[in-house]
Amino acid sequence: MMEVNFDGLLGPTHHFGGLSAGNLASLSHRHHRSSPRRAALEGLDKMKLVAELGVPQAIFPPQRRPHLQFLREQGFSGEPRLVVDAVARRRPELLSVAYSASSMWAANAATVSPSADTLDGRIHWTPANLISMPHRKIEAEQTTKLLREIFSEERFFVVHDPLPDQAKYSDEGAANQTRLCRQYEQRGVELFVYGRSGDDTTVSENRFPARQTRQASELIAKRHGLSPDWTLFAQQSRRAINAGVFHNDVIAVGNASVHLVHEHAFVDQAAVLRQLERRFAGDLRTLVITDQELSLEEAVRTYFFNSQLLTTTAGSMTLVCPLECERSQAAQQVIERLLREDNPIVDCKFVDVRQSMHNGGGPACLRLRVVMTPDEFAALPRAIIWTPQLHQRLQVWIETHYRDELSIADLADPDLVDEVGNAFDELGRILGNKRLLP
Ligand code: SUG
Repeated sequence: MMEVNFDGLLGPTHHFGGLSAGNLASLSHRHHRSSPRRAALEGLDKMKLVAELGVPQAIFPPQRRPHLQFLREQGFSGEPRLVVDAVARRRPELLSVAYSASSMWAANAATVSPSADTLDGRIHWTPANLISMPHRKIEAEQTTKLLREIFSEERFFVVHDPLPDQAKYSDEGAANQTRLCRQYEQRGVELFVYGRSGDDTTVSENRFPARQTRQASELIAKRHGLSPDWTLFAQQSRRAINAGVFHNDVIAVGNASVHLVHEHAFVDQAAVLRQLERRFAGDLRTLVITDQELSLEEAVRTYFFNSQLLTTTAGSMTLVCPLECERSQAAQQVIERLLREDNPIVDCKFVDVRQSMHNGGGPACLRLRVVMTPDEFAALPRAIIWTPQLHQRLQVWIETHYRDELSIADLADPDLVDEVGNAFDELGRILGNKRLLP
């Protein structure tokens, strides 16, 4: 069994829309100039690093943008260039939503349960409905089609519909789910973390919204056929959400039997950790980072917990941290302590994914991972598996088709419609399958 990382390839319209309330990086970079080319190359380099560490790596292609159906639903009609031109004159704020490259954050694409955990022994996927933000909600339909194309082998995979489009079932995918297990092949505990109850309709004085509902997490666990004995639900602490922790993967990361977590991640944290540990009868390594070591603010600024925790050789793990951690004394000290102490983490690598980071997406946001058997892995289309050859072709493609700079005003340029259209057509040819770009 192996853990496969599926990374979202960053799309050619990556920009800083300032679209995400509660996501401090997105808000503070609102309307800054972006570099789609640099963004995509950074993402590609991260995939290379992970693949070279020996962890299987695959890609999710970006979604076609602009999302014309979204603009048409707002009352605009005609040819794509005309639609964009009219929107730019009458409702320019819609362009940022329609052009968002947010599908790059694959950790929000779906929640996934590996076959060792599910009743029918298949891998279950629920695409996230992402209804809390308009620019993310438009991802769900294309994501569902993409997952059904990639995971089409019904012997191994089940791709469910997204949860109902209702506030009660607000779902943000695997960013709010942590799977812990002794060995990958053994049944694991799936920890689902939610921000609020879907029945809670009070307009609170809270600084930021809670995105995931408890009902969404519970319904997913049920659909996936998870055993209640191996499923746990925990609520994010309000303190964390108000410090900018809009998903649980901004404050905790787990892999196999290691759970790295900030002390203020959950409501009633001691009880949550106790329940987890009870299921492992002493085999779980819970590594709690105190606020004194790394304050919530510094955790959000550096995205330390959004590191990827990867099993690189039997029993040993490597942390793949954002570059911002290397430049933070507090994060550095935490890393040094973890490497020094007796636990499976033996190495740390830093990656520069700053273009994504400036929108609130670190290394772990860019990937959706799932434990797979060799047979399940063999059932994936080869076109999406990272290889040095694919890397090379994608690099040339990015260098040819992506702008070095993109400003908010550039989204009004009708030429951008054709430019990104050509880029997507070419990507379809590289992957050899148009259905991978639904
Ligand atoms: O949903 N940012 C994303 C970042 C998602 C990070 N994912 C995880 N933590 N797993 C979000 O807030 C900003 C887009 C903009 O402002 O242009 C954005 O959507």
